Amino acid sequence: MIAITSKQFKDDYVKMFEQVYAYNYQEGTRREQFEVLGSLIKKYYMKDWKKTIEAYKENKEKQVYYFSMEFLPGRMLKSNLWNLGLTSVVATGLAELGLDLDEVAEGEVDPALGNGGLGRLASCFMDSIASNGLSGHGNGIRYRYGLFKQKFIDGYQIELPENWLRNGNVWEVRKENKAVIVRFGGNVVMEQDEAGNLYPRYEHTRNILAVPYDTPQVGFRNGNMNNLRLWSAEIPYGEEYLFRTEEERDEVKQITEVLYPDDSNYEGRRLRIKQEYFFSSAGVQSIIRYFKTLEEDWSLFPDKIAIHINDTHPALVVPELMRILLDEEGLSWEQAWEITKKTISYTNHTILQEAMERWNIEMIQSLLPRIYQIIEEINRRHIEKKIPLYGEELTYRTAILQDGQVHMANLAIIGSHSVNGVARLHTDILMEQTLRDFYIMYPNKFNNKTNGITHRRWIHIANPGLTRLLDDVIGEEWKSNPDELKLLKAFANDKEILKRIEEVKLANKKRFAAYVKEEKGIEIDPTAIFDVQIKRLHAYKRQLLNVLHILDRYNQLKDQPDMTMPKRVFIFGAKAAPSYHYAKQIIKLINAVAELVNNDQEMKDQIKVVFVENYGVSLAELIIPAADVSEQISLAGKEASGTSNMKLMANGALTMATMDGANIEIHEAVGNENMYVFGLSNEEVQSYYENHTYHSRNLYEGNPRLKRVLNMLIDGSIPGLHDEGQDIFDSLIKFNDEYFLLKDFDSYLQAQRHVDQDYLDREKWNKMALMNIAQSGRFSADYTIQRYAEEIWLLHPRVAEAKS
Ligand code: 26V
Repeated sequence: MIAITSKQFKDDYVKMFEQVYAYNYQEGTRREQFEVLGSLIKKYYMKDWKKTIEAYKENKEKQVYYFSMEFLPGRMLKSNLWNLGLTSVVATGLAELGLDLDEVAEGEVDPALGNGGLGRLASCFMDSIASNGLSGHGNGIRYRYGLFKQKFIDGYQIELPENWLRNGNVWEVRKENKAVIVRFGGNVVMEQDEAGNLYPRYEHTRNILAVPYDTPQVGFRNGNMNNLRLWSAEIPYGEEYLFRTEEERDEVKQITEVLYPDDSNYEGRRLRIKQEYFFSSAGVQSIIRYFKTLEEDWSLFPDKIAIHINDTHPALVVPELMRILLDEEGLSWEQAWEITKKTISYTNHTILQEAMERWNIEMIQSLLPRIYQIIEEINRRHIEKKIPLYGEELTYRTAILQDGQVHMANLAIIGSHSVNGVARLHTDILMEQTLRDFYIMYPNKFNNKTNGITHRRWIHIANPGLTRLLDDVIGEEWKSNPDELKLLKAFANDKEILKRIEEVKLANKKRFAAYVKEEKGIEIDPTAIFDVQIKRLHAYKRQLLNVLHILDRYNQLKDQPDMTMPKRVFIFGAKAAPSYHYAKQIIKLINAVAELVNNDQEMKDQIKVVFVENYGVSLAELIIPAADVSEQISLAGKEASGTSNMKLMANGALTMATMDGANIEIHEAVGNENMYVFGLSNEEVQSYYENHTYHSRNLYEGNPRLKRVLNMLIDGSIPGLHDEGQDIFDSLIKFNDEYFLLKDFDSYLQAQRHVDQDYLDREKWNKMALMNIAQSGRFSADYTIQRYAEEIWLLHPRVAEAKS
């Protein structure tokens, strides 16, 4: 633990600033003030980091490596201070120097190295792994450019490059001494050694240097410091002469240049597969190097190492681990395969077919000839072994190589000992439908691990008002054991506490309203219902259903101006993949509807629509504490889990939900009386699919209120729309409404009416908010990670539980 007084902190800070900039901290920009603060904190924790690394080497503890193409850590200053227990010393010290911690913290860039839920989950998990005292490390890519910066021009999404490293990154440490070579291309020739054994020799490969940049992951007040290792591609030292043309040099740079801004379709395939192999290979190589320092028998590899793959993006770890064990370490196929399977586990994050990775065989073959040979052999043995047991038809459906493609999910499942879904319904769908054949083959591999979130970031840091209230009312133990939030339930009828919950919410809403005023020039009333939908823009998430409700509400208010209902502010935050035309059209529609309702005098501020630009972790921290209603309205069966639903409930927002993903478990936790459930169930959706009985046009014709709303898309009622209105209308009527919005429209409106009624009863509402906060403990990523550790990784805490 770091013991430091605020006097010493102040002296260190002032001195360090002058050493770095040769001028006084007061003259520094906010970014410079942050940078020096970050460097100083890093200096304080370096000793602990070194100690942790030495301890796990010395004790030869088992380590887990979490391979993920995406990480979305958010700004790290406050979470590091919080976990190190330095928040108040630093805040006080800075205040005495005339600086404000919140303002200085804004000087940090928010690294957007991910698309959405999958990347943020990886970062919540890193925090929980460290805080649970486990030895576990992240392995990913240090993208030069993160996810694009979003701007709206004329209501359309414009993408700008996110040059997040422009001014360096204080937290990372470049470790040249840990660099490895990753090979691409060339060919494989089989040669004989003296004993007459065949072994493969790689020829004419293109060698790329993978340089790791390490960032410590600080555990919550337990002195545990894990590592997030992100790899950068470079030309190997001394081999510059091999990369003579600009194009050749560019090809190297490109490998870690950009994050693919797409979570549903894939493109730029060749480069993407290069990225995937690059960080998978580099990660496995560095694990092998570490394992060898232990001087243990190879058979003990799975006792010392667990490798977890976050979706199929790192699935090439399967053939890569095999390659090293076979070709470099000389193990037999059987030994290597046993080790590989025992070491690797896999999480599936989507059942959307378009997001399932499949790569053309020729591409893998030319880019990774040896890896391809190994995949072929894994596939051959799999088929050979399973046909006698399951017959040809089923077995061939599980093949890795099918229709000229490599099926990455199949590779991940066959090459691992555990396959998990991310919420109960999702896991059930995997077992019963999507991965049914595999479930028949390997029933014991399948398990559920419902996602979780770290309350440290999503309450302690994002919502200090609520944190103070909780500390006062239920003590501080909930910080290391979020289940203790349940203690709050005893106060469900305590008028004074309910009032305080309302006050905290109001203060957060004011904070957000000030941001909206500043950024968008829109005035919003903090006493209105703040109705929030924040997530990637995708048709299945149904932001459009939300819009249909807004348009209907607009119509109702036009018809009956004296109608009494509480004011509502509809808040959206979402990025659309640049190539996802339909999603971008929805963005334009939301912005156009915002123009319409925000500027209609007759609305008398009854409805406002705010679409924040450039939604990401930092904005989530501002919006979530201010939310009253959490929109989780995906078509049942489509959202694997969702995690913003958990963050919002933990901050006292009430969930408006379909029975999808983790919403089902939220419902189980809070009951009908504390959330709003509507819409088709997964079974009902399935039966429409099976019987082909969904006809959106009939719904349109048969429901005047719905018809009126839909017609607004095409009759010029919404100014500024061009083709978007017609295209969206067509998607719903001509193309039969793939995600059944029209079917769920009525029950959605009805549930929304209940929200209006309940909100007027302040005490009832606050009580519901309290119940949501109280029940959110079960969604702590700390518990999720404990289950991963106990049931999949077989890993035990190396340090005692966190002390608060
Ligand atoms: C796929 C692809 C395909 C290639 C281009 C880049 C890319 C990036 C991501 C993906 C997979 C997306 C899967 C995903 O993000 N799933 C989300 O995972 C969350 C965490 O488990 C879960 O809460 C969400 O419901 C789920 O949609």
